[in-house]
Amino acid sequence: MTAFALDPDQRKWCAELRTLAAERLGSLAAAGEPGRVNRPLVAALGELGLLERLFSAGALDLCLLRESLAYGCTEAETALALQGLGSYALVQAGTADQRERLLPEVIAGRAVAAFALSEPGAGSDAAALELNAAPDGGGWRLTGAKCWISNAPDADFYTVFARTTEGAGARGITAFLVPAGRQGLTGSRLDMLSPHPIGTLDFDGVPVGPQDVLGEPDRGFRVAMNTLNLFRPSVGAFAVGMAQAALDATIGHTSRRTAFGGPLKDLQAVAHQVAEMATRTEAARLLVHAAAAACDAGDPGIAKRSAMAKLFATETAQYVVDTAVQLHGARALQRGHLLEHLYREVRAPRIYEGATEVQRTVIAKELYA
Ligand code: COS
Repeated sequence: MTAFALDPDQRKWCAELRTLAAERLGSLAAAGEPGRVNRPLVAALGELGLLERLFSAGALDLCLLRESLAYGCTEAETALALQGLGSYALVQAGTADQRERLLPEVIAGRAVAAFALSEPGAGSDAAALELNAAPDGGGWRLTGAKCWISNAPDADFYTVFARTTEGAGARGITAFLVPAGRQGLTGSRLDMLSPHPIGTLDFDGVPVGPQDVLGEPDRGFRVAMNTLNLFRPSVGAFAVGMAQAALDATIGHTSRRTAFGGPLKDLQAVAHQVAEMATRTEAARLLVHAAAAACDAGDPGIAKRSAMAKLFATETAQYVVDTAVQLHGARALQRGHLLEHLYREVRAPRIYEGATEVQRTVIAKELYA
């Protein structure tokens, strides 16, 4: 990639992914049960080598993957992203044994992963989490709850962040690898605006040992933050993919639809809005690609750049999808219309993996450091 454009191989790969998403993955997504992990879809992502790519590729490839899949099939995009989010702590901080046992299964799409950080009382303020890890013999017992955990309660294992040292804030949190079948762990589904596999987890004295720790005790907050640093630009990429799909649908609609004696595009009030949508989408894409490329190059200031990309792209996508709905009129609100789907899908990314307000805090902190 140069500073401003993808190279021909990258463009070709993106086009292939868009087709794959719209065709093969789209039909698997349509056959899934709303709100449940779609295992055939996850398995197909494995068979196609896309999950492997998720781990072997850098941040820019991850963004291209997410942007292109989102353009054709948001469910496939999300299933892929959640495998990454749920297992990146393992990639980053796992022991050779933990990795050898689980990563091949995740990459094949046979084991479903989940990232369990948020709690009923700790969302944006992640360092305030209270899931209690009480010492027990050589290990700990986990007691408390997690909430809004994607892939719960269907996942096969969870990356769970728990408090091992009271009163130590971010420095008293440990990351644990907890298999779904562990005694005392239960969960339930949450019914959200978009049909997303998400739920709560309840821990009733769940036993964990040193072999379940990811990284070091009390050092788990950094594991969570590093995961989010990598994934935040790619949430922006997901948003850019949705914005581009909404934009292309709008260009098509306003070219065909006539009103007041001609196609909508001949009305300056319409054409200028489409021009604005396109400009903001392109700006968001460039910010995402630049943040991801900086991440790959190991440049300084990654937290700030990741935050900027996520913030700008998710807010832009909301604007673009909303404007696309307005320019399509009532048909866009009919259940089953692409824009009705995107309108529901585009809202959550402004909240998860750090709400817009958290991204501004991250950016400001670095500016004044
Ligand atoms: N990357 C790497 N390290 C980071 C980091 C980042 N983005 N943000 C914080 N840290 C580190 C700090 O360097 C500090 O390390 P030391 O203890 O070694 O000094 C530690 O983490 C605590 O940092 P800080 O005091 O700044 O933490 P705060 O409690 O003020 O929280 C925010 C910082 C708000 C940025 C954090 O809580 C956050 O990201 N919240 C949103 C959580 C989120 O995204 N939830 C969604 C879950 S996934 S759907």
